Amino acid sequence: MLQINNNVSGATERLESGIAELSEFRESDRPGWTRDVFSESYRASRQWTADRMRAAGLEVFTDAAGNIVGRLAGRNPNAPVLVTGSHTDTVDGGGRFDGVVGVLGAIEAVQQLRESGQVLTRDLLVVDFLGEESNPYGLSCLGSRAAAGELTPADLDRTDYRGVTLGESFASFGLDPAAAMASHWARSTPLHSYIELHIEQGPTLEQRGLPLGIVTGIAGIERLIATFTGSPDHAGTRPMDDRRDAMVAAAEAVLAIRSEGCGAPNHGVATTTRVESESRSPNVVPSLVRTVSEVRSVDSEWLTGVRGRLAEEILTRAQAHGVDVEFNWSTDNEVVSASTGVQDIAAGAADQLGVPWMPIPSGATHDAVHMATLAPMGMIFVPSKAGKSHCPEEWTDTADIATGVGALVSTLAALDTTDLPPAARN
Ligand code: HGY
Ligand code: MN
Ligand code: MN
Repeated sequence: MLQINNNVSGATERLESGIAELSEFRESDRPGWTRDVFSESYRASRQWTADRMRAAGLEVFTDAAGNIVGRLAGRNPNAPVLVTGSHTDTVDGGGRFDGVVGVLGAIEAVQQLRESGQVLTRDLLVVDFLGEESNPYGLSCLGSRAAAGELTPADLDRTDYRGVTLGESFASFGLDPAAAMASHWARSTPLHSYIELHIEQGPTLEQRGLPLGIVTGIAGIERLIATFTGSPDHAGTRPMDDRRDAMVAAAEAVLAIRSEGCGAPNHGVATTTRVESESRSPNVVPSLVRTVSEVRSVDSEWLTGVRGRLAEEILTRAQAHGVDVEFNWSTDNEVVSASTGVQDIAAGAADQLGVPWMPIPSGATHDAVHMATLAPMGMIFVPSKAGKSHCPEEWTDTADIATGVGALVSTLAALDTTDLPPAARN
């Protein structure tokens, strides 16, 4: 077992300077840290990330889907490779640690492996995946989805609020959409395993006083765009019992979606994140309203039933107001279990380091969902202060990140010498 000193002196400085420097790349006119996919700040940050990988001794290339890949050569170039990484794009008004901890932590892990002087048997790939965050196209994990061969022509035809297709956005970023769609990694590089370091983005680890979480599974996500059509009327003269008010039907749908999430028997959440009315005047009864919602769970049986339950509830309430509803459902990702083999190896590494941990489900989705189709997948979580994430208050102490990096290094070293059964889904 490769022994790494987790109190590597340079780690704290490298991690803190990396987070600070990467945080400089953000949209100046947006709150918090906003570096959304295809934006200029994100484009500029990609060069910084590639340079950071090179400085750690990685051989860097960008694949056709815009994923930045750093390679650390192993002794046996023919052995299936190890992969670790995450993303550096953010949500609108996000924080500095979501995804970034996994990319900079992976680069730091390479630094520590090289400083230890020992060479892995397998090549190690460190990846900054393109566009992990959910976006106006309703499709998260663009780069890892492409790597898994799951980016489809229909995906590229999706349009955003401006009517721009995803394919056009790829092209505006200097990427050939057809080549991105064809960049399935399984065809070129046999993978041994994938392990991702990430902040928990919830309160559990901090509440339990634990420095590490080993992920058991990642929630599936169902997305809904619902369009409510009523009829416009003078807001001052139309009697209350004779209206077809689209906004009222949308409001009742928002509450129905919330109660669906609150009623999940095991694990489930449901959120409406946007309500848009076409009415521009304050004195017209709204006739056209669109809502954007998502429902998540690691309980695939409950999640499968969500569409039917919500469609019935929302339609019944809307019809009571004489309002029509159109449902546009999409599955962002299915529920995915982490590899038990990788979980056991990560747990063994943490135990070996004397670091306490707990098994934990992930309510957040990750590139690991798509990498799980290519190789046995695992994730290591580090605590989020007050469980806050996707906001400027997002914070993880450097000491916790360093502990996560130590566990990542030890897990990679153990994976390097372990044969694993192939991924459940290829
Ligand atoms: O939406 C998510 O769960 C992730 O942060 N993209
Ligand atoms: Mn993330
Ligand atoms: Mn996120």
